[in-house]
Amino acid sequence: AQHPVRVVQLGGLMPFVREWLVDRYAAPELADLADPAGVEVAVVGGGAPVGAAEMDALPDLRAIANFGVGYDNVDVAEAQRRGIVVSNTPDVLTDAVADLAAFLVVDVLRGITAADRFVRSGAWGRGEKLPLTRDVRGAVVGVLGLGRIGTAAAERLEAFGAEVHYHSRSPKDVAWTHHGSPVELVRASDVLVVLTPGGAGTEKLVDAAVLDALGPDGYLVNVARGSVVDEDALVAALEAGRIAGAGLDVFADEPHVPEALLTRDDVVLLPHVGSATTQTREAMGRVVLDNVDAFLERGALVTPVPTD
Ligand code: 8YV
Repeated sequence: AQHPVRVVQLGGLMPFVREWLVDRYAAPELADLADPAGVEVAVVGGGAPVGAAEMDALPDLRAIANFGVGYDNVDVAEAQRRGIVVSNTPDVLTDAVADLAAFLVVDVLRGITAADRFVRSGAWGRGEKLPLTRDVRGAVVGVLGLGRIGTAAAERLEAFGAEVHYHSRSPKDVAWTHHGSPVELVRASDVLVVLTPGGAGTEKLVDAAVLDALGPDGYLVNVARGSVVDEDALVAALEAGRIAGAGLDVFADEPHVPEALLTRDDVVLLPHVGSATTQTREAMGRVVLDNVDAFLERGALVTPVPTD
């Protein structure tokens, strides 16, 4: 008799993760699954949505192992109601994402990618002049969401001589300056760095009012989730010169980037590469596989997401 299928794959996963899941658990793609009975674990990549419909399609589902620290693609409340546990991949990507956050702060202040375009376009060779930029030292960086990645980004920016302020739901035991709201944070900040989770609780937290408070000399950096920023309000603020620029690794509707941003010199646009190094992605893949093994062998995940 054939072994029952206990694991399915859903969404974009790294080849070594796929191979491992096939070798060890003969795990098919959800789309190729002949019989959903007995499938206990769904391994989810690329932010593929997992809601009530996906859970209905897998009546014996007990665990969701998400490739990514963010799990706003998974309806965790619905999973909890059904007794399905969820894991993510914390810690292993903290340094890579914090690095990218710090690089984007440096880039928006120093105009690095714009300067690269200036060279490539021949403007330098023609004797044109680039405007002067702005020191990182002395800039006030406002970190929105001081979790693991926010803290690591703040430490990096402090090493550059920036002054760190932050807003999170409750003040943390840190020496940095806490503000009670996003608007108060950006009033004090030269650069706002978004490092909150995504999901309903943070949807459009950075809205027109926050952007206006950031002001015409202020920059936005987002390496968290596009949903946290009101993207239409961001485009409008940039077009009106109500903020100075932005560095964005994430967008509201990836891989769609608002047309209006593509030709602007005051924005840095990246294709969601915060964790995209060989070392970090391999480490994330290993955490996913550890969760699958632990769940199937002992009934417990290694890195369950927090539940309230
Ligand atoms: C992934 C991410 O690329 O970890 C996250 O939350 O956004 C990225 O590391 C994303 O989850 C898609 O797999």
